[in-house]
Amino acid sequence: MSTISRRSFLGSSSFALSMALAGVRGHGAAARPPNVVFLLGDDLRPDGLASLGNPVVHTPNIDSVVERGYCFRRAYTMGSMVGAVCLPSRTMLLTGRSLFHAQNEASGVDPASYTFPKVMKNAGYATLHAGKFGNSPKNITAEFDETVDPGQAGDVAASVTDFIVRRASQAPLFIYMAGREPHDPQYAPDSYYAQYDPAKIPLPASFAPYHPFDNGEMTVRDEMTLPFPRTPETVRAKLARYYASITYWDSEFGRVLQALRDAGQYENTIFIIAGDNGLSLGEHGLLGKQNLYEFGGMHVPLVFAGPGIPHGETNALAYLMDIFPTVCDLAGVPNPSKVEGESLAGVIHGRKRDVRDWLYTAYRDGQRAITDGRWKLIRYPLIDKTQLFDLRNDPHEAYDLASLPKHAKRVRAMMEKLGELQRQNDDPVPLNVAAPRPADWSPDLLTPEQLQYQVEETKRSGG
Ligand SMILES: [Ca+2]
Repeated sequence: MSTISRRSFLGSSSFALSMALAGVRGHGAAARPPNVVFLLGDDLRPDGLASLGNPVVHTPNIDSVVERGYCFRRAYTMGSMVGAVCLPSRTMLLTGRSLFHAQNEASGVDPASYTFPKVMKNAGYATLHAGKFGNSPKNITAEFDETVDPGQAGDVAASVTDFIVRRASQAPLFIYMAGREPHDPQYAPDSYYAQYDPAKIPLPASFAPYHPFDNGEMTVRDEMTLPFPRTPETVRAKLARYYASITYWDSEFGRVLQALRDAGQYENTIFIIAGDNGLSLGEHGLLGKQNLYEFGGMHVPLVFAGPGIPHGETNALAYLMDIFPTVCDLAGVPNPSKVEGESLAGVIHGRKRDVRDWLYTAYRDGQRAITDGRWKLIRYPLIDKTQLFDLRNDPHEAYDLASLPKHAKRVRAMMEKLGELQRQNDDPVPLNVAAPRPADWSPDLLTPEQLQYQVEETKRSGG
C-alpha cells in the first residue's frame, strides 16, 4: 500500500481509531498491541538516507517508512569511554541508562532487570535480536527470546523474516535488527558497489586533509583506515563503498517489510530507524567516530513511524537512551523507573516542544561537548583547547568562535553548564588538567610500525 493511500485509510476508518488506541494506550482488549521493529544501522550517519536529505544514496525501502514518520534531527548517543563507541551506545539504548550508569549495568554490578528486551517480553512480546552479537552486552542480548548472528555477509533479513513467519500469529513482535552495515569494510554484494561511481560522489562540506590539532585519537584504529593526507580520491572511494553498503542494507530491510505485509502486520507495526553512532568520512580530516563533531561520532539518525505517529520532524535534543521509554509509551507498555532516558512521545504527538534544554556528549578523557541546539562548545582538556560553533549559521563546524572576545561570556557560561551536566551524569573527567600536552600533531610523528598498521587497516577496511 502506498504512503498516501495508507494515510487516507488510517485517517478515515474506525479501524484506524482502534489501532491508534492500541498504539498509544495499549488497553484495547480486542486490539493486538503494535509490533515494534527496530532497524539499527551500524555507523549510520544522520545524513545516511535519501529521505533524510542525502543527495547520493538510494534507500527506497527505508525511505518508505521514514517519509511517513517523525524524525529527530538532533539525536545522539551520549558518548563512550572506549574507542569502540558501538558497545556503550547499544548498552544505553537497551537499558535506557546514561553513559556512566549504563557502564556499571553492563559490567553486571547491578543486574539489569528492566532491559528493553525484558520489558517487552514481560509485556507479551515475542522478541528477536538479529545481527551483531559482539556489539551489545551479552547479558542483555541473552534476554531476547531468540538471538541470531549470521556473521559478516550473513543473511540477517532471512532470520528476521523467518521469525515473522513463525511468531506473528502468536504474539506481537519486538524485532531488533542490528546487522553489520554500513560499518567498514562496508560490506555489499558487488552489484551494489557498481551503483556508485566514486568520481561522482560529492566531498563533505568540511573536508580537510588533516585534523588541525591533536584531539587525542589521531591514530585510533578508525583514523588509520586511510593514509594521511586524506585526499578527495580516497575519501570519495570510501564514501562510495559506504553508500553501496547502505543500499544493500536497505534492500535487505525491504524483505522484512514484505514479510510484515505478507503476515498482515505491516499496518500495525511501529518502526524505529536509527544508528548506533555517527561517523566522520573526511570531515575535518577525520574518519572515525572518536570525536564530537556533528558529522562525527555521536550524532545519529532517529525516526519513529507507525500507527498513531504523525509525519514531521523536530530539532528537539534527543538521546538514543530515550528510545526505550518512548517505545514503552507508544506501545502502551509500563516504563521502568530506573530508565534515565526521557520519553519522546510528547514531542512526537505535539504536546511538548522538547524534553531537555542542553545535551552533552563525552569521549574518553580527552573530549567533552555541550549544545543547546544552536551553540556548541567542545572542550579538549588534555590539550587545554576549546571550540565554539554556531550550528545555526555553521552546521558543518567550519568556524571556531571560541577565541573571539564577543563570545567570551558565552564560553564561560557553557563551560560551567558542561561541568554541571558532568556532575549530574557522574562523569569524573576534569575539564582542566595540570600539565596539558602540545596540541600540534602531524603525520610525520607516525612511527614505522604505525605506518605499517595504517597500510594493513586501509586494506582490511576496504579503503
Ligand atoms: Ca557502530
